[in-house]
Amino acid sequence: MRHSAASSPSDAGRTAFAKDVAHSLTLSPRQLPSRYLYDELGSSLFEAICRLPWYRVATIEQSLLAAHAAAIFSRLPPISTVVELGPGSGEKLVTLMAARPARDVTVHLVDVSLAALDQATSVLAARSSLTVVAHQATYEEGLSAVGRSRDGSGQTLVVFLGSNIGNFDAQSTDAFLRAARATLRSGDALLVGTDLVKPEAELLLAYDDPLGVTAAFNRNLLVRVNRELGGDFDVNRFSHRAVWNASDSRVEMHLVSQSRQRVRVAGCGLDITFDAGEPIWTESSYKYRAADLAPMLDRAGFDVTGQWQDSGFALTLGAAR
Ligand code: AVI
Repeated sequence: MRHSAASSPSDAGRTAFAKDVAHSLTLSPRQLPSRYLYDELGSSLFEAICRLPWYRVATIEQSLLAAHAAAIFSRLPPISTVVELGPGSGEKLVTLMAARPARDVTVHLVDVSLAALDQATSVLAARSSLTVVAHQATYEEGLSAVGRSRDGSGQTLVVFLGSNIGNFDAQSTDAFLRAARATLRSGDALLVGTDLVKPEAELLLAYDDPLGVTAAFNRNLLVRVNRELGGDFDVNRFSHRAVWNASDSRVEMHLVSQSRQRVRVAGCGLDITFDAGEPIWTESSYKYRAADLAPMLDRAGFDVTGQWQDSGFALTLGAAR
């Protein structure tokens, strides 16, 4: 097992955060980009969410991978490189890779969060004998770095699990899948995990759990703005709200101002007055119908070669044309 930071984020990380916050908090409705939910505490809270009985994405996906990993590999050409985008705890990849045919495979983990990368690399170190290269980078930067370092032998499998794709809107999903395809060669493959549309009550429990873990995950975004950008958000005066937007097929998370209040974020020169009840939209989590996946992958240049479903979750395998 080898750990190395093969690529790191631009040192403009904090400047980009300030710029994104300045822009998104002045939109109407006000927003904060969901990618900033994952600082060290946010990543730990997300891991806790994945253990909640009401958020079943992680457990169902894990059992689908355990049940079908061998079938997935049986539909792939010989793979020498696996790239996982947003590896989370690393457990899913351990389960998938346990069924790989015997041959040398290098695993590349790509995430902007160093905390998440560290956790995934330690889990893979402890539970597999794989060579691991960690890229602290955006998905596109990581995929390009892997593409550039590629030698001639074997094909690449890109793994994008946990319904992470659901945090992109339709336009960004298409753009992202096309960009991913552009870093691949014909015969390479993509395995995507997606949460499916299910009854509203079930979706709302998953995103507004009785233990308040998802609420803490959401509100931690304000803690992060305070710490990293000199904000003075009174976190107690913003409450967590999850809504199912059926027409756009997404669960939205919001932080709702409990009263009229003024907030300053010195690091980006913002001075905002929130009305009572005014929301900040912090995340969209799109839910799919299984039949949506083939056209979505097709538009980006992948042919679906397998799909496995259980309890409102799907794994879909595509081959790059
Ligand atoms: C990481 N992502 C796929 C999760 C989701 O379901 O959208 C993040 C999350 N937000 C609230 N709970 C979990």
